[in-house]
Amino acid sequence: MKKLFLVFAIGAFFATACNNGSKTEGTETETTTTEAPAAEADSKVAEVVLNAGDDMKFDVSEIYVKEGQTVKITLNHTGVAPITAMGHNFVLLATGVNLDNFAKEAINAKDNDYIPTAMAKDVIAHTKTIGGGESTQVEFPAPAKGTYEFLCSFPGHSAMMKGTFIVE
Ligand SMILES: [Cu+2]
Repeated sequence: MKKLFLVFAIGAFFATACNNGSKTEGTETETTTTEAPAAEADSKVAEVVLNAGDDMKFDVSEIYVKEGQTVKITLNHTGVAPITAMGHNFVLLATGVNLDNFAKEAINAKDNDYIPTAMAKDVIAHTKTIGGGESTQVEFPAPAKGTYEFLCSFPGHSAMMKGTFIVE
């Protein structure tokens, strides 16, 4: 939970930093009112933001959610490289699926967002593949308590772009 909280803390820091330039009482009030419903929804929805740029890295290596939550993943491609050279996606694998084997099969699945059709059952959730400057989202119910693996299945990326998804 700590890591995820840190992500929110950093996000809040940047939001604060951005607001400094044009800080008015109006925006402060607005911020306060929008925070309340977000906190209330927090127990039902786990919002996770992943950033990945042209350096071929996710900025998060561990994602913590709770059983019963709806997981909302936002993947931002913060780079400029086109999808053909530096595509990114988020793929959450089911328990027992070998990540390296999946990544190998994914190389041949360009036309299906690098999700091998024959291994669709091995995927709990995935985003589409995006290029520089794009964002994408996927929403799904958290799987049963346990530890799962996620990766970017764009060819050659999973060695760097993978992490652990923990349902508590
Ligand atoms: Cu990637």
